Amino acid sequence: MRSTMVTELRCEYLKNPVGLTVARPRLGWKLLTDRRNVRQTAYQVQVAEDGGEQSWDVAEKQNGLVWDSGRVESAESVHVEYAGKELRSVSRYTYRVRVWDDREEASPWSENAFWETGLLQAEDWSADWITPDPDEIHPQAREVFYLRRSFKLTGKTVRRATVFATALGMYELELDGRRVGDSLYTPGWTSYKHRLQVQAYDVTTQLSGGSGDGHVIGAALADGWYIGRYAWKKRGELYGDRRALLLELHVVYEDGTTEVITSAGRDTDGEKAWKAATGPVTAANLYDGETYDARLERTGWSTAAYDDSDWKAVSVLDRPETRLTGEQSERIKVTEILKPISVIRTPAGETVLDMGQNMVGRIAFTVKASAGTALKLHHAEVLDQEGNFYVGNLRNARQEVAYTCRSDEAENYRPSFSFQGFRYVRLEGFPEPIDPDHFAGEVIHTDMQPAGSFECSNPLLNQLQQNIVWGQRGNFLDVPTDCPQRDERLGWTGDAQVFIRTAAFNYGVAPFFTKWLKDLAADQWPDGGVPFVIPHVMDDDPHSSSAWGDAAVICPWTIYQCYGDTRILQEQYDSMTGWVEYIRAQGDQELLWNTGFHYGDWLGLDAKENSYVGATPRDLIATAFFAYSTSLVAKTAAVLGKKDDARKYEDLHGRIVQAFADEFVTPNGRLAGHTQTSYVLALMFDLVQGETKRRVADALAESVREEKMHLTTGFVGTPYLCHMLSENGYHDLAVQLVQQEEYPSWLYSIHQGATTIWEHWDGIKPDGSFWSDAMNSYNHYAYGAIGDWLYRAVAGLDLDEQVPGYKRIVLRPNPNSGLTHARAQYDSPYGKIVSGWSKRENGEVTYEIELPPNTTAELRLPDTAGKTVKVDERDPADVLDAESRRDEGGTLVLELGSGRYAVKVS
Ligand code: RAM
Repeated sequence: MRSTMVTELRCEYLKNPVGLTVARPRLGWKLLTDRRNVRQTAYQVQVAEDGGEQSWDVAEKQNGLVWDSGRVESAESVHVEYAGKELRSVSRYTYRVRVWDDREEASPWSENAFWETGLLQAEDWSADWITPDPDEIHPQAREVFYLRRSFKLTGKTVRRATVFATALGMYELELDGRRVGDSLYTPGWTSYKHRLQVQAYDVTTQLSGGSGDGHVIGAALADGWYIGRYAWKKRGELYGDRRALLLELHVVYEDGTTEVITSAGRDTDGEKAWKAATGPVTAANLYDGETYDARLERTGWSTAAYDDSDWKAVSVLDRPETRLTGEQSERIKVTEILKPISVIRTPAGETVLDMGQNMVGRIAFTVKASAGTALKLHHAEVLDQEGNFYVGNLRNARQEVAYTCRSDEAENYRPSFSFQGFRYVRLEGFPEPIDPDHFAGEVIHTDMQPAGSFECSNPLLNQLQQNIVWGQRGNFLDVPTDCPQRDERLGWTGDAQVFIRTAAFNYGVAPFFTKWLKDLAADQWPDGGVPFVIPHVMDDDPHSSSAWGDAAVICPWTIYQCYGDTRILQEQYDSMTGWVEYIRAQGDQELLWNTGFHYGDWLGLDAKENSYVGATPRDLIATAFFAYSTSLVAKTAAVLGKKDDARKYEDLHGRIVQAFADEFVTPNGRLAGHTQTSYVLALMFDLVQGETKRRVADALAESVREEKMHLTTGFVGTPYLCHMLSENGYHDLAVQLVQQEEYPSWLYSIHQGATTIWEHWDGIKPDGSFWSDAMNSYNHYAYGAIGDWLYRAVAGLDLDEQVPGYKRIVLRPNPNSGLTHARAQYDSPYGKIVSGWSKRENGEVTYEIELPPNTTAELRLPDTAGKTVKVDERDPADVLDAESRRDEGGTLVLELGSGRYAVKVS
């Protein structure tokens, strides 16, 4: 490769997004080079609007660019904010980038990339909200509604055609007999009263084939999250009780003229263009599943040839209060297909498919039976002690798909408006013998970009890593949910908060959390309190538990850390400070939080009999998180240049730490709560220093040993437990602890056959019996928060808090443990990072390091005193500058620029 190249252009983290409503989108790119130590010293970005890019040179000369940054001296290659002319609605912006590197060589221009804007202002919308006429079709009917209209285009050549759509409810679109796009469960789930996402679909190719008989656009409309009931209290119709559709099709012709087809009660010429009907989906509900009678199918309903004379009128709904917004996260899609690994006949005589993996999504099947045959698929996570089908833990979620055959021919079906969490599927009514090839498990979740992997010498830990990833896939379905199967599936703030750092290793989660945090801010109470679940669907009182509400602060801070994204801090700032001010106002002691309801160390094993709440004092947890969130808000204020706030929150933080010490630390340095979680929090949040810190760390290690190498922690203590051991001189103990196979431990569930993370350490007891039906999920990522420690502390791949987003990388691989090798790989905003090590029996350790262009790293090699260190088989002095090596008490620290390195210590 001759010079540095620019690749992987992204806009707001996304590849060529359509329908964006961000006023000043941020652009990013990666550098490609085969040289070492490559840094970007300058960049230039050019942006052309709608066709201007056909000839960049001409556009440049004729002032046809909406933005030309010129050469900007800057190392910034992510989050470069668009600073050109004000963006217009429904327009395409094409951009390209070139850079100069440390050798002052200019790269060639990148390939073109683009973003398209959506309808930027509320006034840009001319469509009506339409719904079946209530006199014709009962609005609360459980059937899925179908809406359609025919239209003609002018016959001119179409340059671009985009559909913008959203719904109160859940919709899928069809155009001329074909599904539009491949995203599911649109418009997704937001805090609907405040924010409703609009999807944009490029339908240019579908409309380029000439007008022919004209076209038909239509939508199927189900209840979805908008109307569906929620949780155990069965709250329904929380946002509204009427489904409705909003749609605009914007066509731009080659000659620059435009045309808009909309959802409307009446057309411009007064015609009632839209019609409504019910069809084969006689019920669809997120918890319960779907009922489909194929005999009611309206074949070809979205084609021009279809006769819709029996369809009913539509009526127009008042505009809902909510704000329409373009999407910022990826859509929900089918990302993988699993085939059943076996067909089981259970002792009770049931026929059950085993998908081999606890997954979230749906079953697609082919069946050939006689017309009118009734089929059923029940979905469950585990079989019981006897090997029979078990649905007790689903509580009131039926997870059932019922299908009635239309004919004697082969028929295909998959539900569209519900998803199921399951490994096992009980089949009823299917003709025997069952051919497993006729079934496919479609894995469904937000289509996040895969980012990282972790692997080591213990296969059980590798399975744990897989289980964590599957837990993330199953529960990152537009909203970070606690579980995907029972009558819950809610955006529990505490779970999201403990898992976010791990999540950010496995997948790119910045878009996902950017969206969710906006909902968190939207649902926050006026006093800064944070509902337990976001979107907020629970009772109003009580709300705001420590460690749950702290998601308001911890999540944006983590996204900033992992992606260098300062905008999320700006946008969430009021929400973050709001939360801290809320806590400060609780009770009558400003610096302690010792009032109100708290979940405590949820599901901690040191809980009293029949209690979900671990033994760690709740006021200790609450005050510890108060300190932590305040410290993060102080740092945030500093990052944003809000000096007064930074000072104010630093001061508050200092005073909370003091109050914590006064209340919970004895003069001799013992902690009030003798629990692993108390020790972990005090260490993690820097609430103890010096000799006291030492004592607390020792006490933590002692407690793990006393428990014979077991943990007792719940949701709150578990994520940081191993980190605190590793950081305080007990890394080998942490590695032993994570490799514990006996109950309770991370690996115990794997011995019980788990393929995802369980809600309870003993979801299935050693004798095969279950934890109570009341609350027992087998796909609950919270304890998967250990993943972050595997990446950072075992493989050693970490970031520098001061220079976030992996601009500066910290590598602290640690071979001091029972493992013989470990390796993590991560696709950072700058490109691929690798940190791996392997240890030979003679003690020789080889490190594999890879750093992407435009980053630097500090590689920390432990125990090098008296040993020989080679970089690429050579003396480090021949490879690295003299000033890039320093010894920190037996740890050799090497400063590295981008490139690959093989380091050997013997
Ligand atoms: C249950 C789930 C969830 C947890 C709450 C407090 O609903 O275990 O994960 O956050 O309780």
